Amino acid sequence: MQLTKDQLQTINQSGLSRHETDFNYLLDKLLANGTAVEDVITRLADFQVAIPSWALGAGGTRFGRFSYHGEPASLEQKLDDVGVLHALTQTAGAVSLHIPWDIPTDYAAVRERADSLGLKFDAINSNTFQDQHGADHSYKHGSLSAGEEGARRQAIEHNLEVVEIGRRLGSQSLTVWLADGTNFPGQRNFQRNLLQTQDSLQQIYAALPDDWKLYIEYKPYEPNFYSTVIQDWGTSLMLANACGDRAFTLVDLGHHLPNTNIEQIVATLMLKGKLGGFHFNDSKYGDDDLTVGSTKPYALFLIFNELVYGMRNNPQNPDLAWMIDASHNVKDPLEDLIQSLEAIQIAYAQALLVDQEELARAQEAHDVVRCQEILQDAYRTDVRPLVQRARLSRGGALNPLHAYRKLEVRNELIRERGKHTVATGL
Ligand SMILES: [Mn+2]
Repeated sequence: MQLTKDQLQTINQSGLSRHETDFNYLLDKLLANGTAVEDVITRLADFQVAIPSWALGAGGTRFGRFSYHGEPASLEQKLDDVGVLHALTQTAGAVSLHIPWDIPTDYAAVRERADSLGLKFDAINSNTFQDQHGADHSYKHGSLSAGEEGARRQAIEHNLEVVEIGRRLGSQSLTVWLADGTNFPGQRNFQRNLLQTQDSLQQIYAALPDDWKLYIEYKPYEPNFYSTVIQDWGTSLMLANACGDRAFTLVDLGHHLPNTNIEQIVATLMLKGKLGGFHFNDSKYGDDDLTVGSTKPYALFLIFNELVYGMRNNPQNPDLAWMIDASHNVKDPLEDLIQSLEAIQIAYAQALLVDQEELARAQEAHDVVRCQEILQDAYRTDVRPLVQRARLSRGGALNPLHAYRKLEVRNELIRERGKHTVATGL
């Protein structure tokens, strides 16, 4: 199923006059504050977030999975779903694949399809957290950190295969998330695990094409509960430094213990030029994989505030790879992703409204109250008309969720695919 700009324009009609009123009201206010409104809208319109191929079907927990009808069953159908999201929101212009779930059979056809939908292939993801059918070695006791040379070699070679697949699709970065760790004290040797992991990552890094980047993701716990080899940003940064200039830390919002100051991590990594990628989601406890901005929208804003500061002040940090990494257990996955994309755009817009110079002056004067006022004034601004304006400028939907329901996209997908399809990797 593909949505056309004409279809969206027709649906947009009924909301345009309301939008104009809202936009002009906000414009008046922002211009009075000296905000460069056109620049904010351009930045919002240019901001593109990758959708991972595994987020297009219903997620699940270790207790069960409740299927959502009309899910994509092939790589091509996954691309089509991202195409729908991109047509509606104009901010999902990339897809992030996962190997072995998404190995193309016809590379040229897959590239062509993505191209026709306006999608790029962003970071590609390897998988050494589960055993594949017929594999020679098991990852039960580790992959890149494994003590058994066979398992470790197999994990390294898998990552190299993933790079080759990504290269053929036009991707330019590899994301490694390791499930390696232990469930019990004494189970394995911490130092040996870390050294083996470092050596494996260095081997993968050495084999990357010159224009590729390596993103090293971290996570404090789960699936292992006593220790995780790459447990935090410091360990990831240390490993990235051990690899080289094109290796970076990847921050996944859900991969922190409750109350971790993620915005400070972002600031530190960008200062060091080592923040490479970013996975959006929200959580209450840990890696809950909830809709972005659904639980802690102010924290998301504060993180974006540091991202915006870093993008303006840290030329040493490369452009970031943005991705949503969420699971949809009780919502239509596409509706959930539309909500996440909207939340990301809103937080970004709010952060763009922060008067950084005034904030710096208030900080210098130790005017703590004013510092808070500056941040919260931006956060409490209803920026939705700006986000809408950015979408309209690219031919997207004024209100993506409304258009999605009005066009009965899910029913159409069920008609096309049937009720009981299941996406690979889900
Ligand atoms: Mn992630």
